[in-house]
Amino acid sequence: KTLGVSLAAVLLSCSSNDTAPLSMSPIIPLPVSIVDADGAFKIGSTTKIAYSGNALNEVQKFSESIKSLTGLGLEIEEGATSDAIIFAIEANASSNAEGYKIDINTERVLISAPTEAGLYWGAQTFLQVIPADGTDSGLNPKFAVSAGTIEDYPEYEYRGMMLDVARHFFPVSEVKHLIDNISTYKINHLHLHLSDDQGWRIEIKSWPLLTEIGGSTQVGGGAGGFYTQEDYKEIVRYAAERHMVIVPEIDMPGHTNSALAAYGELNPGIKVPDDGAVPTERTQMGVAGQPTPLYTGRDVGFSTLDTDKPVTYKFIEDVIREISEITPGPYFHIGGDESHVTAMEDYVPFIEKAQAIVAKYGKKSLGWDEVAHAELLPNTVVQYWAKAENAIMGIEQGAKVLISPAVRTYLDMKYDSTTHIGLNWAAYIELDEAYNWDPTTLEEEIKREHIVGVEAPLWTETVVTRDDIEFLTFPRLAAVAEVAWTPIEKRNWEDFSKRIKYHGVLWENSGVNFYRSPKIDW
Ligand code: TNX
Repeated sequence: KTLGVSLAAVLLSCSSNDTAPLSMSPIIPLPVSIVDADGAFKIGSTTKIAYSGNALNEVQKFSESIKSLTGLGLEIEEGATSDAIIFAIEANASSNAEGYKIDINTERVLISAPTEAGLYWGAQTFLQVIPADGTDSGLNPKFAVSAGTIEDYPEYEYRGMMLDVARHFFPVSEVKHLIDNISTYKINHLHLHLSDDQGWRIEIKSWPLLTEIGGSTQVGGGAGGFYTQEDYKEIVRYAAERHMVIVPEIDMPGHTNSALAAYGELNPGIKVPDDGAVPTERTQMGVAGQPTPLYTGRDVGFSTLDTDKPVTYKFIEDVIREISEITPGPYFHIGGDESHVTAMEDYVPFIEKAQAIVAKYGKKSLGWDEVAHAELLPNTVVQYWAKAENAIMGIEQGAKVLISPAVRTYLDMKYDSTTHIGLNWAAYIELDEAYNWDPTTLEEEIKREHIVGVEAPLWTETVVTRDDIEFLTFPRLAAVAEVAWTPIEKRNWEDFSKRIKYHGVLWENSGVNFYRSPKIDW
């Protein structure tokens, strides 16, 4: 009898009914709704991937992803209706352009969405429902997925990450690798910080020395590098295939030493401030009209374009035009942060002119929160990173806000005092601190309707390798992604801390480095 019972228990644990209910799936970001049903769908070598409507691109990407997850090379067959994972464009599958529905029964899986983007996010979700290892072993593994329905759509339309390629340069292949790893979490904007004191990273055909000289080094004195316009277009194309928008940033009027080193005519030289205080780091600025030396240290706030000279505006117009022409996304980021050596009476008109040029080339301006000191155009977006009062000043002018508070979202902050890379000027950010907050509760004046979304920036003063990028990005980006996608009422740290474990297995299996936070029982 004892034997009988234990045999039954073993049999039960091997049957498909043993798969955890769909609602227990480790999906990040957590979907808006999951309803369980009886039974399970088994994915095996005979399963087809089917589609209707304009979904072939999505189906092809999904077939590659499911192959690398399960080893199954499933056939694509347009009209299959059973033993199939079906992708369908359906106008009423969701009222949100990025929304989707997944319906799983014992016969088939149906992923439907009004757009290809919705299908892509649905595919990311479905891949996270599949157990990381097959339930049967042997030559014909089957992966059981519990029946039920998922309905999902994002809370915020802008879910972003920023990569600083100026302090350390990362080639196209590294950027693509990052795009792959973050799009799993439904990140749909990648902001590239393309210029800073230590490097100019994008080819500008009308000002070739920017990259030739300004791109020739980086923090620590290494060789630097830059993207040709063809490289940049390839990043844009690769991102777009994953429904991700590239947001180019040229930081100005500060953070511009690499441009001043290339073109001395942009350099105002040292001006002793009006209050007579002697500038310190500004000794780097040297003589007006002369190129500065290249800079490979980590200080900020010592450089500025000459805001008085017409050539400066010819320069920024050429740069904004050339980049806008190869940027299909709606935004051009003008930086505007930490311009500590630009007098406020020079800074404000400079930002206003830069915004007007961005508008002339058909883009909306994004700027770090300091830009709210200027008069903003109606469609400018203020990126709140440091000062809530700046964000609120922007809101009072009718601007929208992108939420990136350094104390929550800065991926370059150390996890704790022992973290081997990263900075700590804003905070130590453990995984729970990256998770347990909400954009709408930071400041009373910053309300839901003012917020376009959330972005997590990775500054790279201390970040040199792919391993470094991944160590600081994962698992925190998964937390920020859930803040941006999942409504606050649905989010819960305890639950997240269980779901994230599966992602640790996925990262390990695919060779992605990540921080084994002691807050998680990996
Ligand atoms: C502040 S955040 C900066 C960057 C630095 C970063 C380091 C912001 C708009 N400016 O220039 O890289 O701190 O955490």
